[in-house]
Amino acid sequence: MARSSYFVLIIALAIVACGRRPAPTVTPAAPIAPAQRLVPMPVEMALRDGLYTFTPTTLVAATSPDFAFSARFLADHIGQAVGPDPLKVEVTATPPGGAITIRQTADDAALGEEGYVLEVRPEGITILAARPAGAFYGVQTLRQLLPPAWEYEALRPPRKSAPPVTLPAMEITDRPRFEWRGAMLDVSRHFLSVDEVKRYVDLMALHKLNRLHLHLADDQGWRIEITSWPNLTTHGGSTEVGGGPGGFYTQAEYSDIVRYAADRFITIVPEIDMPGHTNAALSSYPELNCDGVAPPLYTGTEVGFSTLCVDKEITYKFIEDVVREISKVTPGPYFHVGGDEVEKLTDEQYRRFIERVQGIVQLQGKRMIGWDEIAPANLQPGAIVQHWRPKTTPAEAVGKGAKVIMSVANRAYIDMKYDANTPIGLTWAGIVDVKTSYDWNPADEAPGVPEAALLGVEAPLWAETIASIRDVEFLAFPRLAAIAEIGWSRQRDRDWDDFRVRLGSQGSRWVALGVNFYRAPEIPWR
Ligand code: TNX
Repeated sequence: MARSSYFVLIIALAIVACGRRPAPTVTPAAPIAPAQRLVPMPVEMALRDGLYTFTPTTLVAATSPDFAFSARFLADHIGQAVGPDPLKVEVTATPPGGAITIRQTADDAALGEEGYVLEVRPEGITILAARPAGAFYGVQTLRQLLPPAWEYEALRPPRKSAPPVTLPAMEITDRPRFEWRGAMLDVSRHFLSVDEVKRYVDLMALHKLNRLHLHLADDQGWRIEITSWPNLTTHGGSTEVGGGPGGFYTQAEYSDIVRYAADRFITIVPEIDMPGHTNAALSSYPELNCDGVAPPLYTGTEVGFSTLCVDKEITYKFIEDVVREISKVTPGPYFHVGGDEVEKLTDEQYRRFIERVQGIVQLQGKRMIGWDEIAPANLQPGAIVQHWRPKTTPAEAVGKGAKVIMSVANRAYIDMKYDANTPIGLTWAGIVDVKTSYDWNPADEAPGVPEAALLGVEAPLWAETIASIRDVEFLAFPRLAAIAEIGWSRQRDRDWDDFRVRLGSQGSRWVALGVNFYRAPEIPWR
């Protein structure tokens, strides 16, 4: 063949190839093995012989009223997925055969506050727990074993001809590594509505997180009503980064969040950042400024420029009022006082301030938490340091008996970008891809901070670049699930290659829940 004919042939083949691309081969997805459906990974899991079959008349029973919320949660979740009517819930000491039973056990030494046993047998499903939180986590594990499509709100009863829904028999025994498995939302830089915060609570619960730290005040906005200082919200809450309208929670709205979270075994941890990060307060009340002049509201993203006037008595009256009012509507035992990035005070002024504030917090019966800058202060037993600055260590505070929450920025800051092209997020602590957020041990992160000094882990989400819950979800998922597993699962059981696969199987559940998660290319999503 002449060269020109070859050329024509190749062009012709190329046209055919482009015009009629072969249909993609659709291999039916292999069922996902139960062990691959779970994040976080449980302590022990063994498959048994046989199957449990859900029927339209399956009953969800709780042996104690304390477990009724979890029973209801499960029944609502299953909804009409197996029959024409939602499953019935009953509180009874003697559940019938075939039921899904949430049973209280006296064996609390083994299971503790948060542990559970999940037994799936052909004759029935049992969740054993000593305490209500354990029952709830057993339900979350069962939920992750059930079809992701059951998360859809538009679920309809199956067709008559559909095969019955079954679950392989198995036994899971589980309890967390750490008591503190936290997430933080910065509602100051950009405000989030009550419903948006509840949405985050729902997503946290799915992965067994149990502390929601709300960063309620910063330079750009004061977000919680203080009745004795009303201008904090009417003026200080009226804007946010970029100049948007901001917003704030009334104490009733805050209490609504607290209750909603508590039902899902999540403790709200309020933070009022001080003495720095206080421009919104300083702008609302001139008397809090050393020169008596209120600065304008601030909508930029610089840090370190503001401070309360630590030499004025009115400052401490202000703090007492704020700590008292917030403590009154906060049933949890913690009060976070911030304490980070103060550039306008001497070390001595700063230490004295923190020590005085510590007394105010203790007077309200709360445990003080502060960012790791508070470590050099004379901390009282029970104080908690949140470690965030890489290459520093709060060992000094640990020596004085403080406990540590590990939030080191180059691992746990989920406001960092995933890669250079991530459309939102910051980069000052580095690029935090999914592996970076997962593949570390909190007990190895800071010299002089051994496992015994750790309360747990927390993933802060700073909101300079976050304008909505959709943005929150994009930065939080999948990395929040990585932090959740670090907080729950034993270090020796955790392995990146195994986690990648289990994380990939969360994708379809998050799709069903409408989560705007980042499809990280290194994860085998399915
Ligand atoms: C540092 S972390 C801050 C915040 C910023 C954050 C941005 C910390 C205790 N202070 O004020 O929002 O970096 O990543």
